[in-house]
Amino acid sequence: MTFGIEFVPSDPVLKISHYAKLAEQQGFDNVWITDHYNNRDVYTTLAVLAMNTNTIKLGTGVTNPYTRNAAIAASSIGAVNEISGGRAILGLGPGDKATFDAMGIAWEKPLTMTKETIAVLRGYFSGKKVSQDGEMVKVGGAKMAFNTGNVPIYMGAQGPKMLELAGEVADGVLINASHPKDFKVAVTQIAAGAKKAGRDPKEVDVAAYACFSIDKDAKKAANAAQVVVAFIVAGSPDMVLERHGIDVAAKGAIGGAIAKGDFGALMGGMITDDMMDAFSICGTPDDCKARINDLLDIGVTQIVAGSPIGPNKEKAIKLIGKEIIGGN
Ligand code: F42
Repeated sequence: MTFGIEFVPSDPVLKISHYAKLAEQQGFDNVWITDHYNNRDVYTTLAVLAMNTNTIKLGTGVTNPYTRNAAIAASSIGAVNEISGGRAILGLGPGDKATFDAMGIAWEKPLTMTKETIAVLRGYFSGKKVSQDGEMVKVGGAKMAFNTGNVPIYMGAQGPKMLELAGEVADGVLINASHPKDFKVAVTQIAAGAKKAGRDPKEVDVAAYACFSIDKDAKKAANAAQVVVAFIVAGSPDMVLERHGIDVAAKGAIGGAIAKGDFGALMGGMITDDMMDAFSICGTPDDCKARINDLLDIGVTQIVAGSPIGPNKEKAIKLIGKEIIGGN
């Protein structure tokens, strides 16, 4: 098992750099930085992290093929790979329609766009001159003018077709989920894709990109994760809620409370224990370890501690290092 951590650059870059260094000291293997247009730039953040860390791998978690042309993404991550001594990973996912509508960018054919972008990225990373006449990505003989290195490509994916594609073409897959039931389904879909492409499914690093909250006090850990779980429930497909026995009608009510900014209602009982169990790895170190072991049994190979990590980030990073990474 490897252990990753996610940071959202809604925090200042230097603060994230401090946390990333701490995570490296605590034995984490990967740091993943999210990419949203309204936060600090992902590659700038990774460049600072590259200068302030020595061993931890540095990934976009995840960037998208719409705001950054594949050649620009290759140039950016190649530079991060160079300054970090080969520690860069490119995490790529198509993002969501609402975000691109707000930016005035057409969000079309997300699966095709991801697939065709990965194909050209592989070309850039191997130093080849790239030509492709795809449905979404057309390239007419572009080539990197420096050695980017062969940067691993991970996909952000949840849907069946995306997971199958990850099995076919990606080095790893970052799955926004926390429960073995979801991974049981996902691992089967990834394996189907790998089989189609003649690959061993074990070649694909399966990461649980989870809502994670750890504290010695289970109640404090749960309180810190509740709002994140609320957003996950509001954005989950009905099929996923049904898989966990969660009332689909609750989704609308929670979405409504989020839209109104009514966090009192959200924290006052709308988020049930079943929702917390389905959509987070949460509680004391022993609680978290038990869930992690269940995930590893299903075929997860990387645990990523995502937001909120814990009620106190620094304490949580140290607790994971001492009780989970060190304890394994
Ligand atoms: N998104 C961000 O914008 N920023 C982030 O930092 C970020 C982090 C992140 C981390 C982990 C993770 O798992 C996801 C993350 N995301 C982030 C979201 C990510 O970018 C993707 O939006 C998300 O993972 C994709 O969700 P999904 O796997 O459900 O895929 C969607 C697009 C979907 O609908 N998939 C369908 C499926 O079955 O998998 C396939 C749809 C399909 O086949 N479409 C056809 C096509 O060609 O695209 C077109 C069909 C038609 O009718 O035209």
